[in-house]
Amino acid sequence: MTSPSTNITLSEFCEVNYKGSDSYDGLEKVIYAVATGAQELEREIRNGNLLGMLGSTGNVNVQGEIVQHLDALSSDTFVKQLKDSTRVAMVGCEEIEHPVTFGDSEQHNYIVLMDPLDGSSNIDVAVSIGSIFGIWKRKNSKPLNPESLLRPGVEQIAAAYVVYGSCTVLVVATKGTVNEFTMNPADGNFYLTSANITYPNKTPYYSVNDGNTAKWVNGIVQAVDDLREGRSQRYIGSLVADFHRNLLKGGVFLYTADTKNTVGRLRLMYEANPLGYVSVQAGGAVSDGVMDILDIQPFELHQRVPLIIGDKRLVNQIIKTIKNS
Ligand code: AHM
Ligand code: MG
Repeated sequence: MTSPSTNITLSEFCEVNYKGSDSYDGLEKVIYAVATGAQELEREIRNGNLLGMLGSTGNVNVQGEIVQHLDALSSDTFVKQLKDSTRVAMVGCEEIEHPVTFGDSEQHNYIVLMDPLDGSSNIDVAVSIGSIFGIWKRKNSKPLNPESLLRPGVEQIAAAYVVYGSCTVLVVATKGTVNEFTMNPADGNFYLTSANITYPNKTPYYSVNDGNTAKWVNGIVQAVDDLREGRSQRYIGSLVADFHRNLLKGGVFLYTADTKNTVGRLRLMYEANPLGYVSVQAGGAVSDGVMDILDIQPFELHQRVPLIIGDKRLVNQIIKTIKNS
């Protein structure tokens, strides 16, 4: 087994950057909860096929989608870890219809919105999947209720995601900085592998489901035609993995509204907002085609949104084409 290229563990990083800081008081515990959940889930994902843990539960979630065993397991895993962190007051989750409240003491000072298993259609076929987390400071002055979650993405103070791919990575963003940690399979720990990530200058990739071409509206056919010039199409079908590749290699992802998904397909609160926050901290952008997604005032936990995310120049180019259509 080779040793990690860096000796900085996630715990050491969190101790130095968050512990005892006024802005991020207790954030390290929330990040450890995400990392511990990811370690547990990683084992289940790698062994799922052998243990007969793949396939569907036979249930349908609040989105009307078939629930896979790993969807349910990932939701339970992260709910437990975040509860045990003792710092999370409330969680909103793709797999759970209503928010879950853990506690309202003073130390329960965070709210987390999560998609515990992104890319469900790729679970059974050995393709990259992930988990996504948006992290808000709780407003202590107000009593906790389901509306406590309905705040614009710009108020996030951190976001994180995990990609279970050819290796397992955890990316954590706070104001102005995005850092990637890679799990060492030998000890299960995460080690810092890329610090202060920003989008590269080049933009070799665009990601879109072009099976939707006949349904596109508002200039998207033209916008995608423009993206094709000099770029390769890469589309995994797991948003978090497509996003991660475009962040590291350069490019843009879009899943806009169409004649079938009239308000968009992806979820505002636990897909677009957290990844949008990461994108902006890395010098990129996130838009619904009209406005910055992080400025949207949400009205519902599970609402959907058109999503254009990635390199700022490409996001702006697509917005311009939509505007002129
Ligand atoms: P989910 O697996 O959490 O339900 O997320 C939805 C997924 C995204 O990961 C991905 O980008 C998109 O749905 C793919 O949709 P489609 O199959 O229509 O291309
Ligand atoms: Mg998802």
